[in-house]
Amino acid sequence: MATSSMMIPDLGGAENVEVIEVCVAVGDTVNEGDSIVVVETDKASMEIPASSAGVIKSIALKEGDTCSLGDLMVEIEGESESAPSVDKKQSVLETEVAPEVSAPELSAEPAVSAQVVSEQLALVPDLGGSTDVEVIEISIKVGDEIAEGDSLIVLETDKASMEIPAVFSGTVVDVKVKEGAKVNVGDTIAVLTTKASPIIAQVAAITQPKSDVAAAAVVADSTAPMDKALESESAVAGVIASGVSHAGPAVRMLARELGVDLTKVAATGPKQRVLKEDIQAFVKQKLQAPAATAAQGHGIELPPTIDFSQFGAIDTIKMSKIQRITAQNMTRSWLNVPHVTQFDHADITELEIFRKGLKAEAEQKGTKVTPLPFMLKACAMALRQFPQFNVSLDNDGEHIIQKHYLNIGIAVDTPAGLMVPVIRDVDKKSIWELSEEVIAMGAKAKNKKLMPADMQGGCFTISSLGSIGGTAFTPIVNAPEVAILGVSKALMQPHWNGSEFEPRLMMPLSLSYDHRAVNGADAARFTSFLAKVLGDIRHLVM
Ligand code: CAO
Repeated sequence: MATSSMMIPDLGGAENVEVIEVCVAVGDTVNEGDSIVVVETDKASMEIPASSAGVIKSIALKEGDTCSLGDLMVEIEGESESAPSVDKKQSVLETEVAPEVSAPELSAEPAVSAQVVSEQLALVPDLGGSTDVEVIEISIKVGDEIAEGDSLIVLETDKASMEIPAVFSGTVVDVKVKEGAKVNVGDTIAVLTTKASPIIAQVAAITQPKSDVAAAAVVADSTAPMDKALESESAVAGVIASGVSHAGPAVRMLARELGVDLTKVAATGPKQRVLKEDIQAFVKQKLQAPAATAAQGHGIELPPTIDFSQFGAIDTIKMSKIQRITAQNMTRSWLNVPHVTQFDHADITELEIFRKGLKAEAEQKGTKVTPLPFMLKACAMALRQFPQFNVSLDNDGEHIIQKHYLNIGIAVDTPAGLMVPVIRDVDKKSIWELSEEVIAMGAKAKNKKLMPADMQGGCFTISSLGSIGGTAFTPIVNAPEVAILGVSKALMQPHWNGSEFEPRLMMPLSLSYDHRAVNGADAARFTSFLAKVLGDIRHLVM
């Protein structure tokens, strides 16, 4: 067993290069090719692999150090006969090329020291989340000399057309897109030849096993937002570092093992390098995501997060707990329940005459009677008549739970958010009792005095916007209930009585129902029944 020194190899002429990652610890067993350190110049980051297998005995560099050709990297005890020497070019630089690019072949020739021509790909940048965007114009052709900032192509989304500028200069040798084609972030627009600096040439020479991989290894930073005008140097850095993101091979290996797309990982390392911790955080967030997305909507992608302040002044206001719960409940209902809404009108002309006639008596009793208690009573009757509306679907997908009680919730809009207190045993209560209870529950809701029990046990819900206005709306079923009645403002309308038009007070009804539990014909029967009962409230005593 011999102990040998492993040195920093030729870094393409670069000196005082920063060590950004030490990939080994004393005592580690490494194989030939395993990364020892990662260094980064202002143009590239590179791994310096072990030139032979062995056990690390000491490490001469730490993160943040600078190093140059010939500096001691590590001492390693292994089977190699002699210490690798820089002059023998036994160390191999491996740049952070895309994982698909195979291990480089050793070039026996010294690194290229003059400027050389290399091919680079001009890629479609981040399109602000748009996908399959149409190319409406090609602004370049083979042979064109283009400068950084020149327009390559013009794209058009359904919202805007945009020019895609070159982020580096060069000569067009191939145009990869056609007018009318649909492109996405990362797609190749064109292949350009550019004059690369020595270090690029060095890296390219070492890392390109085949000439046709050259372009793949030398790709522009596809993650650059389109509005980010990269300076040529940083564009080149992107070119060298990776086709997709900055990360060391160990990190890339971890990403590959976990099936993580590095371009999706937020980098927190120096110079926006993706660290192992970033991948771990990404995976953790993804593992936690199902719970969140379930609440958000069965894994359906959320709308894009937009910085609205770029369009004008904004405030970000914390939602109340009730608003958050309501949002979750609404989303859950909307996504779980196949909704249909049945519209109808009830002629409440006579009901209103009767109701107004109760005014004096109501005042005497210290209460007030609105159309709502009549609606409650009529709905209880309709639920009795059509029991398929007084059910909940078992989550096992195989059973329906039939309810034999008649509790009805009333939606109450309060400053804190929407609440639905439940009026129990509506069928057993008088209009007077219901009036008092509606007023009491409405007040409790507005004064934040409702107890959880006040909001439980509903069979059906009424959402009345009658005191406000509107002609109809489509309420969302308050699942696990299977139907909800929306009531809009009653208006005097001409009604054909068979021989002439007469003015009648017509109240719009909007019945949303869960089409798994209720069919359309029953919904039409339900609203017709309601219209009949409200049209002649003598039915309420039948
Ligand atoms: N058509 C025409 N007028 C109607 C009506 C209708 N469909 N429904 C109610 N009105 C009238 C009432 O008769 C009353 O007028 P009068 O005082 O002249 O009789 C007026 O509108 C106000 O009624 P109200 O809102 O005080 O009483 P309500 O029984 O209709 O509603 C409750 C009770 C608790 C819902 C109510 O206190 C409330 O908060 N209303 C606001 C609306 C609301 O929040 N709706 C829930 C929507 S959230 O989905």
